[in-house]
Amino acid sequence: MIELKPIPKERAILIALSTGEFTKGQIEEHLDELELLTDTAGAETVFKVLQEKSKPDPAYFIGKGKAEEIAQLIELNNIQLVIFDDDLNPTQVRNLEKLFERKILDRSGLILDIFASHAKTREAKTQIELAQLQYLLPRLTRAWTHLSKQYGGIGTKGPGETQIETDRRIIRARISKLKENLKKIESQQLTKSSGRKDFITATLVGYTNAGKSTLMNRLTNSDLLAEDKLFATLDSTTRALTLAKGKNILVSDTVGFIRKLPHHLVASFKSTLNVVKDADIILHVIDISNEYFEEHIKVVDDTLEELNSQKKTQIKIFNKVDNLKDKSKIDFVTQNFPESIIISAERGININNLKNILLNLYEKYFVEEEIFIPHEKSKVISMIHELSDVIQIKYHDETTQIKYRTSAVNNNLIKKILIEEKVLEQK
Ligand SMILES: Nc1nc2c(ncn2[C@@H]2O[C@H](COP(=O)(O)OP(=O)(O)OP(=O)(O)O)[C@@H](O)[C@H]2O)c(=O)[nH]1
Ligand SMILES: [Mg+2]
Repeated sequence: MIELKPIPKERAILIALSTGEFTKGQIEEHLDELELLTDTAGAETVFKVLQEKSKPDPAYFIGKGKAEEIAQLIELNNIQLVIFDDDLNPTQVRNLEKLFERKILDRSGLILDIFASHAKTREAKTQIELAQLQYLLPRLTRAWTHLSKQYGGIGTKGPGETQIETDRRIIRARISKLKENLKKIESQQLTKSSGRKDFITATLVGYTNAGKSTLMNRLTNSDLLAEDKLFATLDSTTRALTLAKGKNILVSDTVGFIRKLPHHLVASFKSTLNVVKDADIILHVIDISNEYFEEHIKVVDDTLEELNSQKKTQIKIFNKVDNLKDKSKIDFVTQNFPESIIISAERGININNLKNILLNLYEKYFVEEEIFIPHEKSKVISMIHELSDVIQIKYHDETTQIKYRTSAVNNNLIKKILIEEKVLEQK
């Protein structure tokens, strides 16, 4: 019998720089979040360091003196991994690596690493490999590849060592190939989703771990993976939700956002994030029990802006109310966020009210009309079929009576054509 020993976790030190842009409390929260990311990536946080400095040191980021202090701490405490909350430039990485003789990661690198180990579908794997290679390209120094070979573990998953060793030319070729593959995947999805134009679509967005998948499961009786981990979801899933008899919308769950989401990642997750761009309604899920939920809202709104989706109808869904200790937050939210609802996806609190809000939106989007069309104008009937769901047709001596349901936009189009065809009179 072989006894399986657990692989010891890599020990990490986390470092953040405070330049006055954020309060100390906020930076501590950023460090806590970085610790959660580190944990999700499978390493153990041993120290968290907050260094105050008016601006980053160009050579050592935190300054040479502080860096030397940390080098000692690393040596004395058997630390293998140094993680910075901000992105470092290649020079800083090179200098710090020389000093620490340890693997150095920044927040982007860590997030990319988590994405790489969570990616399951071909699409997600292609997207993440693309983002990793783009991240790696400017950082491809001799020291980096040397160290990654030497230490392995976190920060070296994904593209694999052989590719890291290869030169930029090969990486660039691989990047083009991945982009091509993504285009193919995207065009396949376009054909898949083209049948959905008759439905209203609502997409769950939110900070990672806010409870999007839990809410999706609650609303649509699904069984998607929901866990207390950052970036549990990396793909988009769409399910139908019946709001009332014959009134269905499509709900999509997708990847969560986080502050300083690497730009390459947003760009290469374009096809996954199309569910956000294509949505009629944005369901913005917020963890009300997180002390810093307002900062999370801002990050999500900024990311929505990057996706050109900030102007869509948005409902803010404040989740995890069951976990809320400071009950005064409830008043704060009701007063400051008028288009919002407070729920618990896990306990099922207030879910029916959420469904009613969605039903109201549905009614706003979808209208039912009944019109009479003279037989000589029969060609407009096929146009109505194209632009709506015909619910009922009755034939009379001189007219055809049609009852249809369609979106407000399509209804305007139908009305316009009916006026042009003189079936209706201009008002
Ligand atoms: N107490 C409480 N916990 C919740 C609630 N909703 C979700 N959770 C928990 O929060 C954690 C994250 O939930 P998920 O649904 O995976 O969150 P997500 O937004 O999909 O996260 P990612 O996909 O990782 O971005 C899980 O451990 C859930 O059990 C809630 O209403 N109350
Ligand atoms: Mg999820």
